[in-house]
Amino acid sequence: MGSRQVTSWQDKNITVAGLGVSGISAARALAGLGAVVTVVDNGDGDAHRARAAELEAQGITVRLGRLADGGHAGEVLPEGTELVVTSPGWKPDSPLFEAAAEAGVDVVGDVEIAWLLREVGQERRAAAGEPLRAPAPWLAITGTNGKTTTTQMLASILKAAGLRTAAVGNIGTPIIDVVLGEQEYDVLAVELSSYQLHWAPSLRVHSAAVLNLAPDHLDWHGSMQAYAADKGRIYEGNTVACVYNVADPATENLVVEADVEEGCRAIGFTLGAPGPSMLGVVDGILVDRAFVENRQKNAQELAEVADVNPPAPHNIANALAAAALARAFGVEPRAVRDGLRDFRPDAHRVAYVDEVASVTYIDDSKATNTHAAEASLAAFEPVVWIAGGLAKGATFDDLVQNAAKRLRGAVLIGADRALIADALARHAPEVPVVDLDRTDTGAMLAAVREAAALAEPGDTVLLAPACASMDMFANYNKRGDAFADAVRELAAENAADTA
Ligand code: UMA
Repeated sequence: MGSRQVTSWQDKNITVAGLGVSGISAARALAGLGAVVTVVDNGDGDAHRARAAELEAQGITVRLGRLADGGHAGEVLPEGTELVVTSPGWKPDSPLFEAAAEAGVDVVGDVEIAWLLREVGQERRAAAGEPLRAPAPWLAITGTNGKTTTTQMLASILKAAGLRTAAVGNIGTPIIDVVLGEQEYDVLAVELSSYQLHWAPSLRVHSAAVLNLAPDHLDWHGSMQAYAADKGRIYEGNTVACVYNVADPATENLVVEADVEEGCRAIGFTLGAPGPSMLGVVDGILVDRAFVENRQKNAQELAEVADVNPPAPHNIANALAAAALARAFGVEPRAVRDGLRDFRPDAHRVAYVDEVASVTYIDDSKATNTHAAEASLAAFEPVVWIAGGLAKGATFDDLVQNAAKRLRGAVLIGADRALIADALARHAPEVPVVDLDRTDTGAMLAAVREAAALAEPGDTVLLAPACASMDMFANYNKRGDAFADAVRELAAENAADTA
């Protein structure tokens, strides 16, 4: 990949694909390094225009929306482009990349750029008075489910060990901003999506974990094999540990296939008793049989299952993966325990509430807009969706179209629920919808009962309203609390029924 040889960004003609979180970060950083940057994006709404105006004020060219000839800005490679830096969401078969391939121009993602800019970040901070050091190592996490929680747990453990760290990447903080920012870090906890890994050919991290592998994003990757191969890229060139899920042999296969540095170890995590070179659970204790002297015989106690919040099986697996990465970095057992104890899942942000009759209840009351709701709906399948409230002028067509195939059913509440009902009727006519025409304090309990009736064992009921809460609640916290209360009431009813 030619970009690896980039020695100077000065005057380099770079096209950034996407005016979202990562595109804005990449465009600003590269322009700041003297590159001539053009951002292209197929969108052309008010938000896009406002962002474009900000970048244009910094000397960056922005091309939005539909072009005079009927095509879209995001499909046409600007004249003279020497490198394309893409946002993760762009599919590999996008017309822009076909044009780049024809012109012999490399395409990479923002994570690749962050990786290439690590030394620049060190030099900048050294110029500002920090001692010049080697760049902070990256501990990287991917997987179909649990990435964000595991990354947050890892950051919590690293902090408990007294290390300067941050949870970055797909989690929402663009990694270029962190690499080039003022703050010096000792180590980074990096959440990486399969999209980001696809576009990051030179990435070689300290240690990495693939939590699990289930069919996801297949429209983007084209096939399960291509998806797995992109996930597996996270292990390429690891120097210390490749962490895999013993219960998910596909993750171990990716380790076997990876080309790693001499001495790099494969470390398994399991909810059962661990073998040598694994972390696992024995009698309610999280134990390490990987990073201990004489691992054939010895095991090191790290924490109790009760230290994991919440102590649900999938989350204990997340905790073990986070612990494995921290231990690979040399963190003491005590910091693993303290970090797990300190970790609090974000309140009302994809927060696990309970499991009732084999259905999992998740509170994402903080999803007050369609974008946030779309992100959380993408994490569950099949899902019964509780939505509605104040739409704030939003439209729901894109959201419903993208979520349609995951929906078991929908329960609609609040003032603007008809807007969502219309979108469901248009794009997901086969999905059963319950329209709750009430806004009293008991409405949330009614919504949860309706959702429970639609759900089947193994499903998730997700409160991700895509709307503001103020038509029914004081704020989204109160809405989330009402949901959690309703789930508790349902659990009590269920327990009484089965007693
Ligand atoms: N766009 C086009 N043409 C396309 C596709 C998109 O013009 O073919 C434009 C859109 O109009 C929009 C922009 O590109 O303006 C959006 O780019 P993007 O979808 O890559 O999103 P970003 O805002 O840059 O956010 C990305 C990640 N989004 C995706 O991977 C879809 C964010 O992960 C991440 O937090 C952020 O970078 C910072 O690193 C979100 C996500 O949903 C949370 N990730 C998926 C997941 O976790 O399952 C992978």
